[in-house]
Amino acid sequence: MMQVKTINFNIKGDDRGSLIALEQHKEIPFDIKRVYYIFGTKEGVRRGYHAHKSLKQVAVCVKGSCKFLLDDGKSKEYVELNSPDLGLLIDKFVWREMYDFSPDCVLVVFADDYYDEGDYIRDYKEFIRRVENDS
Ligand code: T46
Repeated sequence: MMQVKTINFNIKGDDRGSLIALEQHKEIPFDIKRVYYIFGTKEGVRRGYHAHKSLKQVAVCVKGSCKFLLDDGKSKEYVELNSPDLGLLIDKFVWREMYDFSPDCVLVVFADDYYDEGDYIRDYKEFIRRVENDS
């Protein structure tokens, strides 16, 4: 079974409301080189359908909710992100699909490297071949 790695962030709450701070090598366990966010996702849309050769990321649903299918080539796990204090660590060589986005979903992703299309494996059969050859 693959281990889904989630991170619970500390909420600095007071009578004014809540605040979460994320720092590299603290809450986010790597150098943060890039941050991007996915929002305004249309109903019924499924995104992702790829793995990364080396990129490591932490995804946080700061508003609304969405679900992840994670597949390491041997088993699949399903995770719902529905709280700004919950991070999902997505390692390299994990196939991911995101779905069931709520209309208000804002999914923020912290990445340990710059955008590089060459780091993507977008073909599932190739992904399985790479996993089998590396194990
Ligand atoms: C991932 C999941 C969780 C850029 O130009 N720069 C960027 O940093 C990113 C992330 C994307 N793009 C461009 C590439 C495409 O033309 O934005 C467009 C949409 O990207 P993509 O189809 O890869 O989006 P998703 O939602 O399928 O996947 C994204 C990330 O790309 C991916 O690394 O792990 O979110």
